[in-house]
Amino acid sequence: MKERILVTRSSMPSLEEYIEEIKGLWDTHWLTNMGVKHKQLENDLAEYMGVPKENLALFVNGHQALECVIEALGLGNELNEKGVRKDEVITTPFTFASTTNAIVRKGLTPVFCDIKRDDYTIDESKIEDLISDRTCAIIPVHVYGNLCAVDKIDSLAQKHNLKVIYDAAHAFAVEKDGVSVARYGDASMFSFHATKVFNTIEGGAICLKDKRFKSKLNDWKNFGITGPETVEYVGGNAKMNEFSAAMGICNLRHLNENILKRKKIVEEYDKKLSGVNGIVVNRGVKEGERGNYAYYPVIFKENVLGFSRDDVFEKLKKNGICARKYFYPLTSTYECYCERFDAKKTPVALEISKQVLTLPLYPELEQGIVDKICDIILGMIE
Ligand code: T4K
Repeated sequence: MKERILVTRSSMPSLEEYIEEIKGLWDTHWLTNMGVKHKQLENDLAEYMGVPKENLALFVNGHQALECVIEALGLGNELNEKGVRKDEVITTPFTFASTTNAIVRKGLTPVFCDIKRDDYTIDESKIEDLISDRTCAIIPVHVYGNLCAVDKIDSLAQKHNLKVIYDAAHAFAVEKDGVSVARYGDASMFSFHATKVFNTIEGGAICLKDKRFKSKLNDWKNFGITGPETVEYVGGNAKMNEFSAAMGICNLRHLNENILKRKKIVEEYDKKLSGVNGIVVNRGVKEGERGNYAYYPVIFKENVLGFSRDDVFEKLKKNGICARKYFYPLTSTYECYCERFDAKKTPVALEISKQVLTLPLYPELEQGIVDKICDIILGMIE
């Protein structure tokens, strides 16, 4: 059977490099609970991102990291002047299940803001209208690695005394004016899942503006234990293990090279698909930004092309190419939310979710496959 091409493929170091990295674990038998590899990866990442290591904490995955930072920053703990709990979080439904589920699992109420057509991130011009006396925070998403309007969002949050946690699951290594994306908001969450630009198999991190929260975050991820005989918070277990940290240490050595390979593939896709009537490619990296080329989302406009995103998805599938509908459906329409939210209130997100298809993208993707994917798509146009 011919090999199927999947939307992504985990980056891995050579087996020899990984074995070298984990060998010492057979001497120490120390496998988790913030061991030496954990410490080293934290240092390596802080250096790579240009943030103090006191502001960075590792996690078992991005989702748990998001839940922990929501707890550590105390979202939902304050009452407003009427004595009502401030439990509303402004966010977008054009994201992976994790963002919305984390908000709801922490007992908060998502208030969905629409996205922008040009980069699919939260529409900052619509945030202020959604702020109420119950709003406690904004959780925007740097979707596909496209940077949100961070300056505007951060100043809006300051004006209204709100916390900002960026879901930066897609945005590791992204920079604006030479500064890591992690420097914005009160905190940013990064995912190091196997499918991400940089992976630790499963893993994640939080970067904090205020380093005083780091020890709190570390307590939250370790059952709320603060001393040998003290448990101060009802925390869970969200610690990264040593094998994951070792994978991260190795993968980080190859990250810049892999981002360059991704960039080349994106340029190849752009060459073939941009400028085609009815097809819209990702907006690309803006001036002053360093991109990570995490995903390659393409919009297919049925009214212009005469065929839909779903037609392209099926056609590619028949040819052994597994593109993905990231992100369809909108999280606000999930069955588990029992029609609690009205997707019509975010019309751009609703439209984009029905038109978007994320094409295969990973460092080893061959030029011939990119050509084949584009030829299949362009061949559908009469
Ligand atoms: N916020 C946002 C905006 C996110 O996108 C995510 C995760 C999170 C928060 C939460 O972060 P984590 O808790 O996951 O750290 C995948 C990933 O599982 C998920 O991490 C990611 N977003 C989401 C966008 O994509 P699925 O359900 O599409 O995964 P799956 O298993 O279908 O894999 C997709 C493709 O990746 C496969 O076709 C092949 C490739 N793959 C997959 C795995 C598991 C590999 O090459 N190696 C692998 O080990 O969710």
